[in-house]
This record gives sequence, structure tokens and C-alpha cells, in this order.
Amino acid sequence: MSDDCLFCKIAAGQIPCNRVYEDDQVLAFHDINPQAPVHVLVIPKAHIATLDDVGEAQREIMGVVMERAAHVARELGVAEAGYRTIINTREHGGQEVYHIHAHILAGKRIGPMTV
Ligand code: D5M
Repeated sequence: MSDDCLFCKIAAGQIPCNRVYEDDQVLAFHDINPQAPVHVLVIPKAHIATLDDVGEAQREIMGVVMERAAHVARELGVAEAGYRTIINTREHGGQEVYHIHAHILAGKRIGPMTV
């Protein structure tokens, strides 16, 4: 756990969230500022700041995060219609919270990616 990390505090239950899935390794919760009818964040409970911090030692947990993201999408009933999964990295990627998270955006046709 990283002391100053918002998502570590959410993972530890110190800050509330609108949880949709939890196990010993992963937590998924609704984004506080949804950009689509369904907007869920999937995080590893262990602190990883960015995708750039993912190396061999994080392969397994990131595989679990992505597998659970697909599971959550199915559970929310959006898998068949489809969804977008995004990981933002650092400033130019638009990352605001430096604890890696996969966004799941769904519930409507998500527009083309813009840069
Ligand atoms: O995305 C960070 C996302 O985290 C952004 O969409 C808002 C969301 N957020 C911030 N604080 C909270 C809390 N407390 N609960 C739920 N969601 C939150 P990024 O990819 O870093 O830009």
C-alpha cells in the first residue's frame, strides 16, 4: 500500500466506493465521474503506479485484472453489446490517479478515439 494513494485507500476500505466486484487481488467500482452509462474502474489491490511500472513481476496480477474486467463486464450485462477498456498513462495519457486502473466504458456506442 502506498500511503498517499487514493485507490490504495479505497482498496483498503478506508475510503468508500460503489463496489461492483472484489476478491483478494482485485477491486472494481463505479467511477465517481462517469463518462458513459456504465463506467467502472478495475484495480489491482497491490499498488502499481502506472502501466510503465509493469514488468515481469506484475504480469500475473495484470492478467488477473484484465480477466476480472471481462468478468465484471459480463456480470454488468454489457459484454455482448461491447465496451471499451482504457488504461491511461501519465500526463499525456490523461492519468489523474497514479494507481493503475482499467476503465470499462459501456452502455452506449463509445465514440471514436480522439487525440
Ligand atoms: O482516471 C481516474 C478516474 O478515477 C477518473 O475517471 C475519476 C475516478 N475517480 C477519482 N476519484 C474517485 C473515487 N473516489 N471513486 C471513484 N472514482 C474516482 P485516470 O485514468 O487516472 O484519468
